[in-house]
Amino acid sequence: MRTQVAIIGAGPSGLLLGQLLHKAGIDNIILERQTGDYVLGRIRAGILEQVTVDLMREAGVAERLDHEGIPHHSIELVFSGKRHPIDISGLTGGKVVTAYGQTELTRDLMDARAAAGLTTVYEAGNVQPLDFDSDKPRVTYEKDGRTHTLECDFIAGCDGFHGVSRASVKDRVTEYEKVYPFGWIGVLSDTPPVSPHAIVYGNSERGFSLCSMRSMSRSRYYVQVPLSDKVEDWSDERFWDELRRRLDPDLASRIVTGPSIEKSIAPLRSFVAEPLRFGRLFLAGDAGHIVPPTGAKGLNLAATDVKYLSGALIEYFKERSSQGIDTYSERCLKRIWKAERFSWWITSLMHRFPDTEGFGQKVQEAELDYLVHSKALSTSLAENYVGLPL
Ligand code: RFL
Ligand code: PHB
Repeated sequence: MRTQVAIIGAGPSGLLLGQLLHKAGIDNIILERQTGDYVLGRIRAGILEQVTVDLMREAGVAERLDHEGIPHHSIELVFSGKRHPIDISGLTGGKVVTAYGQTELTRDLMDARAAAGLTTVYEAGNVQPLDFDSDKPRVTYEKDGRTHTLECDFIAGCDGFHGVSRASVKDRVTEYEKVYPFGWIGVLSDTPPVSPHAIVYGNSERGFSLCSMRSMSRSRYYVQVPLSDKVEDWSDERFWDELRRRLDPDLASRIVTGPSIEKSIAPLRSFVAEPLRFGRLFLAGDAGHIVPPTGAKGLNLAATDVKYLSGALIEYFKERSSQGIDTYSERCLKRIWKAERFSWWITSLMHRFPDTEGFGQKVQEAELDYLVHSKALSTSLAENYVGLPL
């Protein structure tokens, strides 16, 4: 088999890249380790920046997003038992973020890919990117008991944090990493969101909490938990109790509870690999970087990588210019580090750190108070939350 761009991974990065390349007439094949249902079953991001929405439009797959996505003009911070709205739109000249689940975005991209008759090989085993330092790269994989070879011009490593792409250049990568001493347990439930107009971030002496949503009838909530906790430790009842105890009394009394339809624990990590290009192999999305979810940046950063990468590949095939691919890594990393900084900052501000003593705690309280009373710092939060300009 031969294609112009071999894409490893059918998460949002790989699917969006495939769609943008297809629209530009560039042929691509995606190799995915899991089944399509498995990919759709992973409940992750929920908040899209305008850049991501625009990219979905550019890819011609935003019809449902434009109908069902819910714009948010503000977020709320809860601390010391009180709510503090931050007028994200007012502070950014009218910008918004959009609530639309990663699952829905993935489904839209999968449907468009199927409708266009493009090839995605699901359950591809032992995928190996090879010869990407030459001008004849290839990817081998196993399927139905046979080894297959996919020849190509470029390989896009869109295979997430645990993928094979970054692993295959391990000795050429510098890794920057920070692991946080806690995780989040998340619950999805078919109940109306407690705050349909804002995403609520809470910092209480019991730890972080987050109230988000997927639609007017589907909510997504998280609470900070020790890394040693297991999902089995958290009955629905315990989760709802704990969430209420971390919010202000008014919000707590308005939470509509119901059975969880998904419940999972995710560790929090900051990670960047440098560079993101190795000859004819590129890393994009979580394959190259991870942010803790507090700033809602992971999927959005993946979308920006894909914007730069698709642009670079289109330029190469249409204009025979290598300018875009030569500057890909540098351009992405500039934006990635700004999002890393923001995600680290808001994570540090909103969580309880087990090893933080009196002084650190008092400084955190002072910063929260400063934030909600300072237009300068609120504006900084707002402009990062809606996404920095490309
Ligand atoms: P993915 O989604 O991990 O997809 C990678 C795909 O590659 C496949 N794969 C392989 N395929 C072939 N061969 C191999 N050897 C392979 N190894 C892996 C995998 O099966 C998978 O299908 O990476 P991608 O596409 O880069 O997308 C990144 C996003 O998924 C991620 O950044 C976001 O979910 C992060 N995130 C959030 N981002 C936001 O922008 N806004 C949010 O509100 C937000 N909330 C979140 C989040 C992530 C969370 N968790 C669980 C980490 C909330 C949470 C709780
Ligand atoms: C979500 O809706 O899952 C969500 C929202 C905001 C975040 C992280 C996750 O910061």
